Amino acid sequence: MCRQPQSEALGNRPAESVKCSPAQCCVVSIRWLRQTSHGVHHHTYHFAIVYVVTVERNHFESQGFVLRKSLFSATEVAHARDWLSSQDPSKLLKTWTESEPGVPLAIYSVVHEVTNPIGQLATDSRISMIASQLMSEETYIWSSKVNMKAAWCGAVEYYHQDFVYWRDRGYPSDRMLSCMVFLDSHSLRNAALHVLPGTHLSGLLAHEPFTNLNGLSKLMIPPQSLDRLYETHGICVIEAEPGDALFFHTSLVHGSSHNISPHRRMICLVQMNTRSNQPTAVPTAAKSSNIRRAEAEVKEARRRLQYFEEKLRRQLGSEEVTFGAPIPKEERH
Ligand SMILES: O=C(O)CCC(=O)C(=O)O
Repeated sequence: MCRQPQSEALGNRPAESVKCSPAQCCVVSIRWLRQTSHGVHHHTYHFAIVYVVTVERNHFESQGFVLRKSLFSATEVAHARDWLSSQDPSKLLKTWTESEPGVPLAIYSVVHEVTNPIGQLATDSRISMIASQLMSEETYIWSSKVNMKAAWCGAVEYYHQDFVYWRDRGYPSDRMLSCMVFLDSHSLRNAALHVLPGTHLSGLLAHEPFTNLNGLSKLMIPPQSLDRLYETHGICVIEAEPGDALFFHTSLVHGSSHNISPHRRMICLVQMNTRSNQPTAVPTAAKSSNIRRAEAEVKEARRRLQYFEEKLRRQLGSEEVTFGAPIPKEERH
């Protein structure tokens, strides 16, 4: 579901749906015979070749994203999703910052390096085939994760361009993209991804630092800039079914809200770089970016600690109720 830029929506034009191209795919089967001392064995190997059609490439180039329906079958996705749902979250958690209130495992990170069903999905060649065709160049995965967006309390992702993080790690250009594989039904009701079409052509926009729920230093595009971007670009809510895959440019502005619905909204995000876009000054760039972020986190943690210690001290040292506004007169001496 897309909302047109405000200037175009003035004539009460209805919101348009995202147009999706039919999947372009063929399955190739190779059959061979192997003779051993036990006899002749037949082997068949099936693999899918996926093609990007012109309408998809044009949509990606002009809008910054394209939704490929049914890249994976419902069965393939169910296999990965059910495997993950059956795991002990504490075994997959790498640090407590990957959990959230009410959600023991909110992010399952670096999944392209594991051999379980989620890792197999993330590294499936159909993703890189499409990514490489969209970028007209070989791509490779350099990062990946599953965002759980749990039912009732999955957390917000403020609007940002992914490239704001990658640039700081030394990637010279934004010739990068992500593939979001939908593991659950995905719509407005369970905190769908929102994108501002065409913003990938805006260059790197100014972001503001903020501290997230877990005290991590993050970056967001401030509301005043979003107002302006919305006027020009409008907004699209991505609606998808399990097995669909959204390919989006690293400079596309995107975000999603808290999921307070009863429906989980799990996605697997595969982040890819083009082969020619090799990061420079690694690990210096990544290290200094880490230091900047960690310094901001420590500074904010100290500020909060100071505030809370003072709050505690005031209450311990007073006969009066000192916080928890409103303090009704019955609670005052
Ligand atoms: O899951 C989402 O809605 C957004 C994911 C995202 O932007 C991120 O993890 O960087």
